[in-house]
Amino acid sequence: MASVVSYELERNVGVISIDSPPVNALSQVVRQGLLDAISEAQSDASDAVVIVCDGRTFIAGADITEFGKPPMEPLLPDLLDTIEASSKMVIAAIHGTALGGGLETALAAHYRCAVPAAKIGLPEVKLGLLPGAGGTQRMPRLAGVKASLDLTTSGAPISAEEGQKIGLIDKIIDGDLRTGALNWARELVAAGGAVRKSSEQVVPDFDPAIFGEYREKLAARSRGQIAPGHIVTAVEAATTGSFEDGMAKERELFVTCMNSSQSAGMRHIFFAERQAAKIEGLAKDTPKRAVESVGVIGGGTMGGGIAMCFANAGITVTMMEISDEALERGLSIIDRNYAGSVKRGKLSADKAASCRALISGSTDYAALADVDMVIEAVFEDPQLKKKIFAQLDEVCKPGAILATNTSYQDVNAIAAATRRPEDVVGTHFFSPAHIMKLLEVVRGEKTADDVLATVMALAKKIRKVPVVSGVCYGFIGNRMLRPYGKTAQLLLLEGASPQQIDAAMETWGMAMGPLRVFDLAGLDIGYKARQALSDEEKGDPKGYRVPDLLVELGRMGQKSGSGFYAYDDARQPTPDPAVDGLIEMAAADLGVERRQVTDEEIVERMISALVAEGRKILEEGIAQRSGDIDVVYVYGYGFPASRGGPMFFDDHQ
Ligand code: 3H9
Repeated sequence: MASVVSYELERNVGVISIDSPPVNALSQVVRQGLLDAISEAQSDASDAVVIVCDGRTFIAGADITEFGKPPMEPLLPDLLDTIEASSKMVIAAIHGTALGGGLETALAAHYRCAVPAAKIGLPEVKLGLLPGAGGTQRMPRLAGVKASLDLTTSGAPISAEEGQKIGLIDKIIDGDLRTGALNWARELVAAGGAVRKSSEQVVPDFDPAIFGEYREKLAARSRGQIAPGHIVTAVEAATTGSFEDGMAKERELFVTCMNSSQSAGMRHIFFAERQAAKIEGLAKDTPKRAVESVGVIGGGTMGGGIAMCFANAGITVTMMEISDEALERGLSIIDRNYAGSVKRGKLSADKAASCRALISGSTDYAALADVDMVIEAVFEDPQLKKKIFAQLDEVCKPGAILATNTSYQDVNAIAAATRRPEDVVGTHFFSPAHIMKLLEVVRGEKTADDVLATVMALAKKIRKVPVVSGVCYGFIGNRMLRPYGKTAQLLLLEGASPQQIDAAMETWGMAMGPLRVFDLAGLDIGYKARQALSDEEKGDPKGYRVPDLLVELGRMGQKSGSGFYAYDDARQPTPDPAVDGLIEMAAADLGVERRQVTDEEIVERMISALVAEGRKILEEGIAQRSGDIDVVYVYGYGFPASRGGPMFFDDHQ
């Protein structure tokens, strides 16, 4: 087997090449190979050494599959100390992504060059960790405290150009990276360039108050995660003592994070997300259909968000509405959303304008005759959906993928409204669709393999995390939400207040408590759905009596200014004594005895309700694997990644 790290001398420059697909992660063999190569370079005729990677990327980090197992030598921090101590100049040549331990390797080198498209970052915080191979110590010395805190606490990568601005990248190389890096190495040698250790640089001036400010800001948004605070402490250590003391602090905090259940949960989600993209029984080489243009039916909030997802990925969109006024309204929501993205700095004005230019509108189905895919996003009326699909069957070209964004309905019945059920699939986006990462891909009984494979690949292109679900009422996510919501209603009747339930769940880590979620979604939606059901179908009234009473009082949630809470103009919830009275009345009416309910009981019952339904979903084969359910809840329902998703949490308590 060819070695994953090779070393060769090209005239006076030693070249260390790493070739360890898929992402050149720093597994034990890669670390050993790097150590051997750098050692060899110390005694050969090289004047400088270039580290470069084959394949799609520079080193993408430590090998996450080794985490949680006994450490194997050489350890990464020691290897990087050896690289930095090299008597020959070491130059890192970056393409693709230099992430985590990959960027730390580059920071231990004496110089760094990159192609313009390269990205660099320290994403460890997303795995519940901190950079553990000198990243928190070398980076502040090169880029200053503020930039280091931003990069390490957000985990977001930056471009090579931005890296150059803050002092992490020394040179941008256009054209072939290897050739450019070797030429630059020779230029440095010719100019008398010498070894330049990052660890010996002095941290540029900064305001010491910055650490307190970051701690406060992070505590407010990190939902109980320990890694962000530890990162601030490690970066602070780079400013208070020697490099060695800072490294010792970083190590101590890294080990604490690595051993935490939070990091275990986040690492599980990292792999579960990638696993979810794989469909059992579907060959990897299943052909895919080309999707370069889509139609979106419905210009409401959902349709508009979906249109933006595709346009942002460079796919042309035709948005369909029933009237010019409705179309105008839909397109103006899109305009507002793009303006918002520009204002928040998420998109440049130019990029927003070029994406917006890809979206046009029509009120005539004939405009969909040539599109490669249609996504129906009208309101949840089964008859209307069937009618639309029959119409699509008439106008769309053969081979067009016909997708429904239904949140609940029977995709098989919708497919049966066409003469091509094999082309029909569910694509359940989450609101706001241009922001939320989750996409439930609903596989109908007759959905063709290539349709499924195409939609999974397309999801990645539009930057979604796809999870396959079988057909059932509510699919994976909303089906589990029903017993979860019902449990919240029982807890209210038994004695908990809306604010106690929400606070308990939010303190535990949920992004938003269940009753605030209901208010946000609109209580009238469930109410209307229940009106169509018989008493038997509706089930035990304890599960819905309170929201029904609220709706009958005109309290629909945020949109009407009140629901489980009262809302001010800034949509901030305030507990409302009228709601407490109404709950007490409902409890008396339904014969529920009120008592003190503890926060622990709230969390225990709410999570158990989710898990129990999740188990049924697995048994029925609606979800392929329990990790898929975890991905749905983390990316679609604000479940804390640091708890690994409901199924992982339950399996590891
Ligand atoms: C770290 O570095 C700690 C140090 O500070 C201290 C140590 C002491 N390891 O995402 P993709 C696999 S923490 C092992 O689909 P893309 C992945 O599972 C690390 N495997 O590709 C998948 O496998 P499979 C800090 C890894 O092109 C395959 O590669 N680094 C690793 O969409 C393809 O992945 C990070 O957190 C890894 N580090 O995106 C970076 N990375 O095919 C994590 C990937 O069997 N990685 N795999 O399902 C990424 O963000 C993306 O993978 C990347 C490529 C952007 C690189």
